[in-house]
Amino acid sequence: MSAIGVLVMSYGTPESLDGVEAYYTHIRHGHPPTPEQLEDLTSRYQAIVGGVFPLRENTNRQVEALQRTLDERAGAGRYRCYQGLKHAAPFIEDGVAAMAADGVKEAVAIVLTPQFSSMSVGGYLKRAREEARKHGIRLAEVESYHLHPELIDALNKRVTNGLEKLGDDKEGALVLFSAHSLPAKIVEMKDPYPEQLLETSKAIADAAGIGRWQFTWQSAGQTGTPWLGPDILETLDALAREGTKAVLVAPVGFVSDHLEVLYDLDIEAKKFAAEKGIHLERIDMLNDDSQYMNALTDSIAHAANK
Ligand code: FEC
Repeated sequence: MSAIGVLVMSYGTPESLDGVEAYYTHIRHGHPPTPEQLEDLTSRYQAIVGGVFPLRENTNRQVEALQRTLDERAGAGRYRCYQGLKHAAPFIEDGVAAMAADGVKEAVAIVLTPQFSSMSVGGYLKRAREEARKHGIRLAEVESYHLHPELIDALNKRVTNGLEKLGDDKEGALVLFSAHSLPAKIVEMKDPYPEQLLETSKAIADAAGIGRWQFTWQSAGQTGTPWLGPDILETLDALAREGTKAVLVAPVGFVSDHLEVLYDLDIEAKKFAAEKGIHLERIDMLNDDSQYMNALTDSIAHAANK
């Protein structure tokens, strides 16, 4: 029996600074950025510590760890992982083509972000589905796993440990759950994204016994149309005015160390918070955490057996 293919999809990041323009053009649906936009994005990549493009290495490690977990739990040879990225090579279509070249007939598609939105996960799955159809591959889809008990427990531990980073400021601290904003029109479309994010946040807060928490958006695009708010900087401003002195940010829509965490939170939000007199720390990201891998493995097995 041939292996069940697992298409593991993630956002993607450039290979090098030379690749930022092509990457940004892909995100902008083929419209090249202006020189100012390109300079702005390039300078954010240059500012982050821990490697210029950590997402690539993190996604590689996640896919390797997932393969190991699938082998351990289902037996070697039962599943075979393929990577497919949204905005960089290997693209989603490349991952599906690689499965087809290996003779895969049945596959499961999963995205490395826990909550579903028609504009995020829905977009990944649509591309995977269309390509799989061309190759005659039967594709099962994982839409979300935002309440999987192992995911919640892994995040609960990170919140509990994260509060320790605040030291003496821990007392009275507020936990601020966050996720990537999307255009506000998704609310009229009855998209489940905001609700799933609140459900994840509440489940973690309950598990960690957190009384003071809020949810906020981050990393909104500049498109001239409204995006979901409030943005984290507005939220921090309001919290400072109410007298909050310490905040632990928990970006629950992201699973890796990457630009939107290492720049938008660790540099931009942290500096803004300090100016307002707030001590801000962030939880560690999941990356290739074993409980996260278990949550993915369960979701994949469930979809494959449907
Ligand atoms: O580290 C890296 O190199 C990549 C970090 C990265 C992640 C990520 C995840 C999400 N995005 C989502 C939605 C949008 C929408 C637009 C958009 C634009 C950008 C730009 C960069 C970027 N995103 Fe991203 N996103 C990451 C990086 N994102 C860079 C372009 C410049 C900028 O705005 O900063 C607007 C596109 C448009 O105009 O049409 C919408 C969502 C996620 C979380 C789910 C997922 O991982 O897929 C939602 C990581």
